[in-house]
Amino acid sequence: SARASWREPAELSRLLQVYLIMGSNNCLRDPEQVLTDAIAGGITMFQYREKGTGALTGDERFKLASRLREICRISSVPFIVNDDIDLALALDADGVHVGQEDELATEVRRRIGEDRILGVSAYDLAEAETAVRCGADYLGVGPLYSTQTKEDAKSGSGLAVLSEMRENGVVVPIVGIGGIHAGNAGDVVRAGADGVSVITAITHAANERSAAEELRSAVTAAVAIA
Ligand code: TZP
Ligand code: MG
Repeated sequence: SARASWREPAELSRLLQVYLIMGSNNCLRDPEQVLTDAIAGGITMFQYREKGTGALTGDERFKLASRLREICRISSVPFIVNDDIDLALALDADGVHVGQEDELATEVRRRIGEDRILGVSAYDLAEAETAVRCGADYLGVGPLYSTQTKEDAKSGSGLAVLSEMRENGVVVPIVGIGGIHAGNAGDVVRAGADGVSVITAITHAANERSAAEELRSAVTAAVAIA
């Protein structure tokens, strides 16, 4: 399957260029439509993250996750599940993303095997180094800018954390997160990230497809000169 190569750093770097993250409560309209339009606009990876006020649970959550998983499968867009390893395995997801508070990354790797992507959140250099040691394939670094989307988010770190990680030998693919939109995505990549992950820049856009296209152009332009 294509999945086997998705963990390779060069391939993962490309897949992280425009990474949409969402759950039902992030969407202003039907999540399946939002994802379909975002894929048409050129997103390169997707994470199902059903969290916070108004999040679906139980069977509703499972059914929505299954439908989004199938949309990703037919488009060959990697489908990643936030936190829930059982859900990821039940849906044959392409990977899992966990935070620092979640099940230790080493244990997650053991459970998901060698052919699924493991992403880990990191706020600073120390967290990045721990995550790499535990077997993370990529790091989600942020929040870089301030964000309203995550209820317990730390304050925006600024972009220097990215160059600090690169200067200190962190070589795994990195995707920035937190308050990113088409207007600052190029700065994120020039500071050391391989790509950007966004929630509201796509889910709250008047036109999700155009929003994805604009992010994709901004990132590919910056990657070309980074
Ligand atoms: N982790 C750090 S910031 C954040 C998450 C899940 C939310 C990002 O959302 P947005 O709307 O792109 O700022
Ligand atoms: Mg988590």
